Amino acid sequence: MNEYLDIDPEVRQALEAGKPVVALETTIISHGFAYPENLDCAGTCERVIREEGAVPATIGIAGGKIKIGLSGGEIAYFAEHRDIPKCSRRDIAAICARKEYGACTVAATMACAAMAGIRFFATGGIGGVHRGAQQSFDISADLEELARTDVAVICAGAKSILDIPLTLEYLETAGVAVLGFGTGEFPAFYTRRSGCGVDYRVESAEEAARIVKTKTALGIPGGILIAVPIPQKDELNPVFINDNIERALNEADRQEIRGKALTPFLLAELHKTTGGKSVAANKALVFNNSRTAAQIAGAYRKL
Ligand code: PSU
Ligand code: MN
Repeated sequence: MNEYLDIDPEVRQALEAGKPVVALETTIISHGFAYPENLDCAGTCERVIREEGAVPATIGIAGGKIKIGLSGGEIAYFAEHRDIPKCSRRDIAAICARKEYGACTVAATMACAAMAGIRFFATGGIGGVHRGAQQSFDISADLEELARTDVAVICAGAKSILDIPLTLEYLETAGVAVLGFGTGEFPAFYTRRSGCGVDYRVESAEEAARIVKTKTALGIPGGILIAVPIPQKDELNPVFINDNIERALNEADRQEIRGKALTPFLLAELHKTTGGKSVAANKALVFNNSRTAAQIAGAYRKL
């Protein structure tokens, strides 16, 4: 398609044959988890997607090329190099022009997946409206990307480091449907419930795929959010995690952490203060989302 887009041959063949392909992001590798958990997590996501008969395409920018389907060696590079900058939509052109590396956020991964014709993308949690956004204006570019780019994002909801009710309000304004996978409540990442409702509850991969397909048939642009609660056995105690989140937010405030550094800072704080419990939950939900995304992509193909 262009000199900056480098699609892995296996991914290209799968796309040409109409086989299910699931995109994965690299910010979660470079900034979401510590090494070596990040490497383990990235590998397992790909394996889980393959087990469901889909082809994984981990997306990142390497030496100025948008790689759709990083190799194992390239994924290891993203896992080991913690200084690769977080790349959102606004950064894609500059990083490509300078032939640099970029770890793609949900927003950038959606944009790049769409360039390659990939329709499904599994991640942990999306960015959203930060608490206190009335003052800080900190609203993730992930939400605007969902408004404009035709990719279905399979996630475990949004963390309560964010303002979940305002995030859902923003999505409504942006015209993004929020589906609850086996739930009528939007999940809060580490926990299954947030107290906020979803727009539509779906019970199966087929039902979710049918809504995506219908949206395509209608020619309605923009993304769709499919929220899958963390498995019951992996869920954290809500009081425990919310206490830790409050502490992390206070610490961020005290250290005046802002902008793109905020989300990675909060994640790292939680990993520290929960004694690894947040990491275990984070991994479990990403694997679950990867599996569900592959199933939805598979069901989409059969429709
Ligand atoms: N939530 C997580 N792990 C992550 C992120 C969010 O649990 O790694 C990353 C995603 O890449 C998401 C980005 O797109 O953080 C949002 O950052 P910001 O809030 O700066 O838009
Ligand atoms: Mn932000």
